[in-house]
Amino acid sequence: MTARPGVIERYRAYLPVTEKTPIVSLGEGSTPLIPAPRIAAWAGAPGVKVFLKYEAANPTGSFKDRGMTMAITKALESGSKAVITASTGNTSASAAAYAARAGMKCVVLIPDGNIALGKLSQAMIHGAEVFAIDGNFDDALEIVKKIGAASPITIVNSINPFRIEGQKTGAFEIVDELGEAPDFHFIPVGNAGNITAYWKGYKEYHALGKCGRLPRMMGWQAAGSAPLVSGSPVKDPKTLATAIKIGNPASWQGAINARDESGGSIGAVTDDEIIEAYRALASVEGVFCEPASAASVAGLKKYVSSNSEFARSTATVVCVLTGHGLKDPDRAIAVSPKPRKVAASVEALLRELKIG
Ligand code: AN7
Repeated sequence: MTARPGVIERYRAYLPVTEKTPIVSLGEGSTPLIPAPRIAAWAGAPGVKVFLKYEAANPTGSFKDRGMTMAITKALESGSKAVITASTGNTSASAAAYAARAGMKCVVLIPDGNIALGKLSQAMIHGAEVFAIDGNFDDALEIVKKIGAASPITIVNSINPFRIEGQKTGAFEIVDELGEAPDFHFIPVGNAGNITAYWKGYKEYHALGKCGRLPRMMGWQAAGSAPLVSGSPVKDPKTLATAIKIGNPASWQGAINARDESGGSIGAVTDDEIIEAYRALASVEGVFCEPASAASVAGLKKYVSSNSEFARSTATVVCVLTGHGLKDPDRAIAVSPKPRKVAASVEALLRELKIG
């Protein structure tokens, strides 16, 4: 237990736990839902009510903690001593932290050279056994599936159904805070566990009468890594948003169902569009997320430009910002003006500032 209830405590009635379940929590969830009127204007839809679900505020800095508290809790409950995950970074950071808290061994497989520094540092400091494979995320996940089938180690990728159960609490929080489901839910899509989980959460709350409507699910992939848009797996996915550099999503069907059942869409945004949204969020709203997260907001701008009725509307929109900007400091530095050198004197600085 933590002083601040984590998602299992907060939403216990809707999750597969009993009084005896040994909950492993770091106080995840209850993340800010930040109104973002300047981002709405930036996107070209000043009347649209945009909210940012800031998942960076979770204990390890990404939305993965919602699913990981459930996955590690259930692994512990079943007597498992070790967990394994393939990851583009955030899942490994979260698995490593929650496994450490549970006293379990954690093994992670990452694509060599393709994960952001902050995420790698987390997996390492939490004591996971980290293997960098000479392949991409999809290759790593295939290996993990085979190892999971051949040994008692528990897989904590989102093919583990408890991950989806935990992650659906994001939808509960949004409805609890807005008092209704939004009209549109914009979300980045990689392995497609999160869009699957949010849709499950909205549908469950709707069935319970907690909201009167369901949102249209608007998923966004990176253009070089957009199998759900093209309709077939991408062998060599490319994007600087390494978190969503995934060519063959595990929850493929979940994403398609979310799209089709909700009347939504899954589209692609280019790396340039992602970086433009990433910089805008930080500079006009003061909200720092990682590049993959900004795909949701890049998608918002793209949707506005293709749909003038929506652009003029007062719809309620939630964009999920899935991970913290500090996960990938190299990218922030690469796209920003460099610090200027100046002599250590008041006069020199005033000259540079062109004041007085
Ligand atoms: C910041 O960590 O797949 O569509 O291995 O880190 O549920 O996969 C991360 C995915 C979006 C995509 N934003 O979510 C992993 C991993 C961030 C992410 C996604 C990820 P899914």
